[in-house]
Amino acid sequence: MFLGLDSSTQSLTAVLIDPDSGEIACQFSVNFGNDLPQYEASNGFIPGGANGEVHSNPAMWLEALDLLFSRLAAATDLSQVKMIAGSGQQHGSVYLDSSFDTRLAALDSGQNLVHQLAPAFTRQTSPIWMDTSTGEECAEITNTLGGSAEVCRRSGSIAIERFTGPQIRRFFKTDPDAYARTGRIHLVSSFIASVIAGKSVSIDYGDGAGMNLLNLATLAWDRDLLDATAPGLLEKLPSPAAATTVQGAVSGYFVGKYGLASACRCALFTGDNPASLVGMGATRPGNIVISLGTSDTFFAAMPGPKTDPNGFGHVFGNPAGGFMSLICFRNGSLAREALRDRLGLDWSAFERAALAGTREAAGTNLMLPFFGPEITPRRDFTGPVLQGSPAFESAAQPALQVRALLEGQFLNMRLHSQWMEVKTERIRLTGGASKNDGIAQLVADVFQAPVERLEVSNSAALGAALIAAAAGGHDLDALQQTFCQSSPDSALQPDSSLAPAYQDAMRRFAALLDAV
Ligand code: XUL
Repeated sequence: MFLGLDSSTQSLTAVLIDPDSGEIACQFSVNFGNDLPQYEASNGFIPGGANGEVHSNPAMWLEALDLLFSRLAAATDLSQVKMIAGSGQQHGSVYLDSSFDTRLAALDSGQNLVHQLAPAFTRQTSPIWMDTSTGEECAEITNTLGGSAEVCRRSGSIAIERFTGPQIRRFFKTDPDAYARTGRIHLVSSFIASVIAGKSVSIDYGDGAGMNLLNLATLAWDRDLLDATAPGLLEKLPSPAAATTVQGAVSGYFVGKYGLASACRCALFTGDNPASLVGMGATRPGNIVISLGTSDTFFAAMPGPKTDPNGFGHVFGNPAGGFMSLICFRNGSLAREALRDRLGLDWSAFERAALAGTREAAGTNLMLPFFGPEITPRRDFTGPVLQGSPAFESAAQPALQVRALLEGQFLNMRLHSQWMEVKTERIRLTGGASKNDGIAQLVADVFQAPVERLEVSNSAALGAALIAAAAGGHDLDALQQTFCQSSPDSALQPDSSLAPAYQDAMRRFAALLDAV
């Protein structure tokens, strides 16, 4: 058995797999808001942060880990687990003093994790990926390096507010004493991995690339980026390494308390997006994953560390080797729901409208589908921009607006992923809106590629379990074929007669974006 854990914004999830039978043996989740209400973080973060700050309590993550293992141990025999791997929400950071390693080495199964480890925190709260408070620090790092293009060339992304380097710099500037007392800075992923392994472990290339600190060409911490971020940072960071690196045996704490075997070993933990790439069976270039959620994300494997010259896309390590891109679009379901409400449609009408009766209008009317500020492209839109027939612009035919909104979202994705220069052979679609056949068909038509939908619900935790099995000697391609099958009858082929219309629409969409 191989165990994958995912520590996300709102929950901690475990997926246990048996590669020999090809089955998921069990899955459990701890929801921070429901299961640990004493932390008063109903959505997993501390509400009401000032100046764009969004923090979580790392003690809550420790308590969740004990709770999850107690649920797992009650339901299954954990002595069967050979290897554990995991993933975490990306970019979030945990600050610890020099007692962290000795505390880990001396963990007592008779007590809980929070009680024994929380005294090591030098910062009581952890900034997470939703934090936007570091605009000033991003500008400082960028200026020191000589511009955004240089930061992007080295680290795979321009300096980004939520990324860990700018967050570390802000901590250093606002609380230099606590920064000086910090002996170790971990990502959420490497923090949880360290607790499991009973010692401070490495940061993997997948999650490490989300820090604005890792040099993608050398896969080592970049001296100039470190110096631009905060003094003495190199000594505080764990070394970077590949996700499948085995770090050693599981901590005796978990053996004594939850019945894991002392021979159970730990691989590294990675970011939730790199783990999802694995869990969606998309680690080979040519596959892309589009996740339709509150925000939409687009991620895909890439053979080399090619970077986005416009700085919208990010490049992370691919746990299977090589690299991956990640592009986030803020106006995902946010925009789909805003238009649905504006037109007074219900969901089934939304789907029908997108499909029925408007096919002849494919690619004709254009909508820049931004109902609020967007990050790809990075612009302060206050509402959508429409260009097309009078019946479209006046909403006399609401279905035309629905079609144009969805087409606009997928044209925007296609346009802003061209820098990767990887031919799209297959799209794996996930997230709430992916179940909608009308929306899924539009993705196939706009990208002119087949679309598949997977039955996987916890793609990051499943990906982590597959990474654990790969670190334990199983073949990752074979594992993905077994565990990442598309749902029967969910595959959709593109309508090739629409290819010229969408090629032309993308050109006009780009021109409209430039013009407004
Ligand atoms: C990626 C990002 C989010 C988090 C969510 O850059 O910020 O997708 O990883 O957990």
